[in-house]
Amino acid sequence: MTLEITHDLHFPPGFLWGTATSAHQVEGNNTNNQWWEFEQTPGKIWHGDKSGRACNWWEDAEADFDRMHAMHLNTHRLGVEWSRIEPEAGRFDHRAIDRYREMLDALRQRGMKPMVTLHHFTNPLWLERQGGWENPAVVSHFQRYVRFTVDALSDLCDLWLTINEPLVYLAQGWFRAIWPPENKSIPAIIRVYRHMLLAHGVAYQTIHALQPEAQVGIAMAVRLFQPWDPNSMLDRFAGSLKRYIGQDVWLQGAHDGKIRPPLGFGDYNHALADSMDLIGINYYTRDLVRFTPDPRKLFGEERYRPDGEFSDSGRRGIYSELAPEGLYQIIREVSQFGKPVYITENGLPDHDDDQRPRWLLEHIYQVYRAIQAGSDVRGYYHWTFTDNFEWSEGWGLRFGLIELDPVTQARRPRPSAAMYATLAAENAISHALVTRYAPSLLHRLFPKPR
Ligand code: IFM
Repeated sequence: MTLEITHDLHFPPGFLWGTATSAHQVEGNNTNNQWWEFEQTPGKIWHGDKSGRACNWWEDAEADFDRMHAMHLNTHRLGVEWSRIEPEAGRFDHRAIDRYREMLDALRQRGMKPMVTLHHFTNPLWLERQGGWENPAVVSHFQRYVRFTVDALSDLCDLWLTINEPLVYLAQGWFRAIWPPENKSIPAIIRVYRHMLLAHGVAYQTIHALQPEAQVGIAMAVRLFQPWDPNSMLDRFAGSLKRYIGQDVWLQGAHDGKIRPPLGFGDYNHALADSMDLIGINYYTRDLVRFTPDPRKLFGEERYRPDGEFSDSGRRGIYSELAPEGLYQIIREVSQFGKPVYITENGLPDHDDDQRPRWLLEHIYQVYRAIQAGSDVRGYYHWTFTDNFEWSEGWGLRFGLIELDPVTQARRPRPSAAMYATLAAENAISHALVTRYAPSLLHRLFPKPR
């Protein structure tokens, strides 16, 4: 008889396990922002779907917080909605802030540390009517909103993300122009990108002035841009250009304070310098980049391996191909900034949950590897808790650990919910868990000692 000795893969004590959401995708009836307006226009959203009641969080987020608590989660990342807090320019709604106070308090009462995102794709209509992020005034408007919000919530939260995925917001709204404001314009892209970077710097300083102990960062869709053909100089060039624009301009800029081309000429911005106490990584897949002579595509097209494994979004989505090892590489790369790293989003659309348990374990295993290699990763936030309104995909893509019927609001946990609950309770990837949910990974995660 052979005796098999296995060691579970433990995470550091106090590691944060949670899920991530954004305000508009879960609250319901956010009628005063540009997305609500966009949703009312036929043809914009898959099957004409609308956010509607979303996940009913404005009325009763607490019911889902109870479920999170029962799953042993010790944190949750949620968004606050600018258009609720400041429904008209300069007029703040204290009832809205009170509701957010209730939510943060409810999380804390259940032993969950809140992480709050201040901007996640949505703008109040009054701001949008003034040109939104294309108008330089947005920087001071954002600062005013951040000051009010953080001042009102700082006794309940000290983990802040100023902006979610600025490059996705830019790409969808201006580059591909399939989200509001649908403005395909290169000069506008540069303006918006610059304003977001400046607004982040100013928000960082504003939060720290109010709450010196705050930990502030952004949630960045950090992508691994690999050349389609590693031997092709042109593919390598296209991959590096995407990486430079999509990541380095922001991450390096928020580190050394330089506003790099094409946003500036390397000019130094004091507010921006060292403006990340943490780095939030939203990771879904990697990109294989193939050169194309089209400057409007930044000389590169994303390709996927024909033999790759794909989620429900097939080959078209940004979260389509299973590429977990990319998460390891990205964590290792951003660790060079010497700041704590949080995986602020990671997930996949998988309606029948036939892939999620294994995908989840594969990705979390990469987080474990990165920690073993020396990276300071503090938490993992799965995207997402229940199915929610997936922007222009409407209710068509299901990212939830828990299935949601948006009409009846009925919830049904998918098998991966129980798996994630066990992982969080044990603070480890255990041999038993992998045996039960993803036996095909056993030999890789628990290689036999030689
Ligand atoms: O739903 C989105 C989220 O709002 C931002 N990051 C990607 C998720 C899945 O597409």
